[in-house]
Parts: sequence; structure tokens; C-alpha cells
Amino acid sequence: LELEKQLRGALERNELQVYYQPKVDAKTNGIVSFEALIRWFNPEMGTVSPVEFIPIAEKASLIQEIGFFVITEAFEKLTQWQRKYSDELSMAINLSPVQFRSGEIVSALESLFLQYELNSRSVEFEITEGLLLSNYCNVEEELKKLESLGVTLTMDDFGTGYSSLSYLRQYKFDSLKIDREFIMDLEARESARKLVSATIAMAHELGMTVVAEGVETEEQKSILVASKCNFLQGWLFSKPLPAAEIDSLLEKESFK
Ligand code: G
Ligand code: G
Ligand code: MN
Ligand code: NA
Repeated sequence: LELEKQLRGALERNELQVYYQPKVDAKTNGIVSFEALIRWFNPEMGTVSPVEFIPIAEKASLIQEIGFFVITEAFEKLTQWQRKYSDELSMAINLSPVQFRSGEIVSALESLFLQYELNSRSVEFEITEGLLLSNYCNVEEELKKLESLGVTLTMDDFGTGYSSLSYLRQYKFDSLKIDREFIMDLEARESARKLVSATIAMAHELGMTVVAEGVETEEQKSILVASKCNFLQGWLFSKPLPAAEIDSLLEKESFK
């Protein structure tokens, strides 16, 4: 309850910040995209993890406001980075189940694309299976509306939920994000290597691209490259960073 009370004032007190973690092209290792990840720095409690406060925000109906903050921050940065560095750069944003509830997310996004002069194709939404399980709304309809905007839809944390495969059959995703759990095991376990390479092959058969999260070692990277994974994300390349530090990284990249 204390956390909820603090969270209510966090936006006004400027305690929320968006960090960005690069995703690289597995073939070139060049930065092609970012995942926007929210951070909360509270003077009394210190850093609070989104794993802790996102569920509270969802229950307390604060997620709409927080989600809108993340989207506008991420759009603003993406617009700047596209102008300064490359219009091929894209941005992934995590969407919570509850953000669908009001039924206003799609029209809000339409206005934001116009306002920021952003092409919807450069925006990706990462959706965990939790969303698909929820009965907040007609999920299928909301996903179709999102799809019609032209954004990329990614199934996040793939492989960890109850029925990832059945959701793939039911809904149309453009991309899969393989959960860190599987990446962690790549070096030690033959079974993880087989699961990951079969998952990538399956996704490609279905016309989807694949991103691996939590890539920490060169060996994991080599295994993923050999399995034809399209994009890589993890500490091997960069931790999530504040926008200013992403600028320093982008200064060093060579864009065509
Ligand atoms: O980067 P970190 O380990 O703190 O992220 C932890 C979890 O919080 C991840 O599952 C991530 O998807 C989630 N998360 C981070 N930022 C956001 C956000 O803006 N919206 C939602 N819904 N989840 C987020
Ligand atoms: O659940 P989601 O995929 O949205 O969240 C990604 C989470 O993984 C974030 O909390 C982020 O900080 C964390 N993360 C990103 N890269 C790595 C990594 O290479 N290793 C570990 N241990 N965590 C990572
Ligand atoms: Mn994610
Ligand atoms: Na994930």
C-alpha cells in the first residue's frame, strides 16, 4: 500500500525514467533497435524494479498513465535518433494487458504517430502471454487493431508461459522473443540448444523474425548466430542505459 501511495506521486515528482537497451543485428552486430525499459528511483526506497511496481500499477489503474509516459518518451527519443543517426532505427515498447482495457490505445497511438511524425513500422510492441490470458477485453480484436496500424507485434518471454504455441496458432505475431531462461542454458545444455534452434526454425517457417534476450557471452552469441537468430539483446552488447548514454553509443556506430 505504501508502494502504491508512492507510485501515485512518482510521475509528478519526476521519479520515473525510461532506459533503453540496444538490440543488434545478429549478422553485423550493428544497433538496429532499442527496448524501452522503465525505471523508478525513489528517494526513500531507492531503485524499485518494474517487476515489483508494474503489477501494482496495473491493479491501481496507474498503468495507463505510466504506459503513456513510456510511449511518449520512447517516441521522442526515437524521432531524435532517427534524425541524427539513421531512419532505420526502431523502438520496442512493452505493453501491459491492462493498457488494452480502455480501448483507447490504438487511437492514442494514431495521434502520437502523427504528432511525432513517426512511421508506425519503426515501432514494435512486446506483449507477454499474460495479456493473451487476460479477459479484460477482446484481445484478438485489440491485436488486430494494433496490427492494422502497421506496428510490429512481438511475443515476449516466448517459451515460458502455459501455451505459447497455441497462442501462435491463434494470433498473428511478426516476431518472437526467446526468453532469457533458454539463452542462459545454451552453453551447458544440449537440450536448450536444440529447443532454441528448433524454435528459430519454426518461427522462420511461420514468417516471423526472432530476437534472443539476455545474451551475455560470446559463446551464446555464436550458437544463436549459427541457429540463424535475427536479432540479439543482452549485456554482451549493452545494459539498459539512460538516453544520453545511448547517444554516446550511437555516435560510435557507423550508419549508412
Ligand atoms: O529491465 P528490467 O529487468 O528491470 O525489466 C523487468 C520487467 O519489467 C520486464 O519483464 C519488462 O518487460 C518489464 N517492464 C519494463 N518496462 C516496462 C514498461 O514500460 N511497461 C511494462 N508493461 N513492463 C515493463
Ligand atoms: O521481460 P522483459 O524481456 O521485457 O525484460 C527484460 C529484462 O531483462 C530487463 O529486466 C532487463 O534489464 C533484463 N536484461 C536484459 N539483458 C540482460 C542480460 O544480458 N542478462 C540479464 N541477467 N538480464 C538482462
Ligand atoms: Mn520485453
Ligand atoms: Na522477456
